[in-house]
Amino acid sequence: TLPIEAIKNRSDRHPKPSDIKFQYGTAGFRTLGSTLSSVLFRVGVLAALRSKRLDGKIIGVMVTASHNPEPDNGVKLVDPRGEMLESSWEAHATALANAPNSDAFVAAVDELVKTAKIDLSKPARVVYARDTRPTGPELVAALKDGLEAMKAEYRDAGVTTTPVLHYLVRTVNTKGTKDSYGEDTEEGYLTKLSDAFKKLLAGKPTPPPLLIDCANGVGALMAEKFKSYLGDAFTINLVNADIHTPGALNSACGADFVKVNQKLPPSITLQPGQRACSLDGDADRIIYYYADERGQFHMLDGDKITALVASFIVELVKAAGLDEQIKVGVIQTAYANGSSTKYLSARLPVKCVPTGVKHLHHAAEQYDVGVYFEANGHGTVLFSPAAHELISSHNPSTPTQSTALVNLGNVIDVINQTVGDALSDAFLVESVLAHKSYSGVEWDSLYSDLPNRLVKVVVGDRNAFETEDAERRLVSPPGLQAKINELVGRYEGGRSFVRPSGTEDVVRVYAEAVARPQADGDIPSSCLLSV
Ligand code: NG1
Ligand code: ZN
Repeated sequence: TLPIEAIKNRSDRHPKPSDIKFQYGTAGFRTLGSTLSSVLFRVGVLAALRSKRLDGKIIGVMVTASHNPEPDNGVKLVDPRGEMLESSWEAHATALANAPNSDAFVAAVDELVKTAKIDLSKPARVVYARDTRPTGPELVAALKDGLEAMKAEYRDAGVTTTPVLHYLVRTVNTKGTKDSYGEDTEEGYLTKLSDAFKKLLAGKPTPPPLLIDCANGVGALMAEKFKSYLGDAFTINLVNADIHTPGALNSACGADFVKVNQKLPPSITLQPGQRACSLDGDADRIIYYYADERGQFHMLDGDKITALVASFIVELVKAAGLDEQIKVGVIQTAYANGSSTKYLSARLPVKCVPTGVKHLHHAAEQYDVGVYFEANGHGTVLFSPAAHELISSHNPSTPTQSTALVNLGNVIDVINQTVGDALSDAFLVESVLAHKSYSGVEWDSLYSDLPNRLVKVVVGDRNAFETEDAERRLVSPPGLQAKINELVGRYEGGRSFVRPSGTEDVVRVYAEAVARPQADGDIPSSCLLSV
C-alpha cells in the first residue's frame, strides 16, 4: 500500500507555491530554481512510481535547466533505455506538481496508482544527478525526500552532465544482458567513448587541439576528466570552465549564445584557421565554428553536423558492403536550414518532425541508422538492433570492407545513443574530419546556409497558435498563415513559420531567404526581442 503518512509529512516540508502553475513540457519542469522545491519532492515520488510501474527498472532524474540563465533550474525524468519520459506520463507529472496541498497530492498519487495500474509491491530504483547551478543541492535534497517517502532505492550520480545520467540509466538496466551498453559508471562512460575515439583516430594525423567553450557549466568537469583518457591522441583546451563564479553559467558564452547571436563569445579569440566549439550548461548540445584565413567567424551548427556525419556513415555502410541491408535516414525540424535539407535530401531520406527531442528520437528509431540533430546542436545517431547485429557479425570479403566494419563499430561506440551528448558529438565530428582530411573550411563548404532570423514575440495567449505539417503551417489564428504566405512570396527562396514555444511563454518566428536583408524582412524593430 501507499505510505500515505510518510508522503504527507514529508510533503508538508515542501509546500507548493500557490501562485505558480507548473508544466512538464518538452524540457521537463523548468523555471526559477528557488520555486521548485515542491516539484522536486513530487518528482521523487513520481520517479519511484514510474520505476515500480516498469517492474523495478531504474529511472533517471536530471536536475538542470540546460542553457537557461543560472537562477533557473529544472528537472527531467529519464526512462529505462535512457530515453525521455513516455509522453503519457508528462500529464501525470503535471497533475502531481499542481496539487495545491499535501492532501490533494496524496489523493493525486493514489489516483495515479489506480489509473496506471501500479503494483506497489514492486521495487523502486532511481539514479539522479544535477548540474552546477547554485539551487541544485537544495533541490536534490527535496528529491531525496520524495524518494525516501516512497522507500525507493537510489543512487546519487553527483554533479554530472545530462548525457552521463542517460548513459547510466541505460547501462544499469542492460547490465549483464545481450543489450549491455557498457560499464554502469562515469569511468565506464569515459573509457568507452575515449577508447572508440582513439581507435577512430589511429593511423590518422593527430588533429589540431580543440578549444572547448564549456559555458562555465558541468561540461567543464567532464571535459577535464576526458583529458587523461585521451592522452596524446587528442588535445582539448578548455575556456569558460569556471563553475564557481556566481552568475557565470551560460553568461555570454555557450552553445545557445553562439547559435542565437551567430557570433563568437566575447571571451574567445580564434587564430585564422582555428576550430572551436561551445557546449551548453548541461553538455547535451554543441555548436562548432572556425575562423577563416581572414579571421572571419563561421558557425557550424547542428545541421552542418548532420550533413558531415550522415554522409560519413553512408560512405562507411557502402564501403562495408551493407548498403542493401542498412538504410540511413535523417530527421530534422522546421528550424533546419533550407540549404541543409536540400543537400541531405539529394543523398538520403529526410523527414521533418515537430520540435522537441522526443519527436526526433522516435522518428530516428524507424530507420536502421537514424541521424538527428536540431539546428541548435542537440542530437545523436541511433543504430537499430538489427544494424548493430549486422555490423558486428558481417563477414568482410575485402580489406576495404573489413576496415569499414571496424570503423562503423567504433562510430557506434563513440556515439552516446541515449541522448544528445556534446562531448561525444565533438569526438564523432573530429573523427570524421580526420578521416576525410577536412578542415572547418571543407566541412563548411558542404553547403552554404541560407541567411536566417529567429525571433520571439510575446503574445496574449500562445495557445491560440495551432500548427500542422510538423509545425510548418498555422491553422489558427485564422487568416495568419495566408498573411505569412503572402509575405514569404515576396522574397526569393523565402520560407517562414510561426509556432508557439514549448518551453517559454512566447511565439517563435523563423524566416530565411537567399539574402540577409530579405531574411530580416520588414519586421518593425519594436516587435523584436532577443531570442
Ligand atoms: P521551444 O521553446 O519549444 O522552441 C526549445 C528549442 C528546441 C528544444 C527545446 C528543448 C529552438 C528554436 N527551440 O524549444 O529545439 O531544444 O527548447 O530544450 O531552438
Ligand atoms: Zn542542454
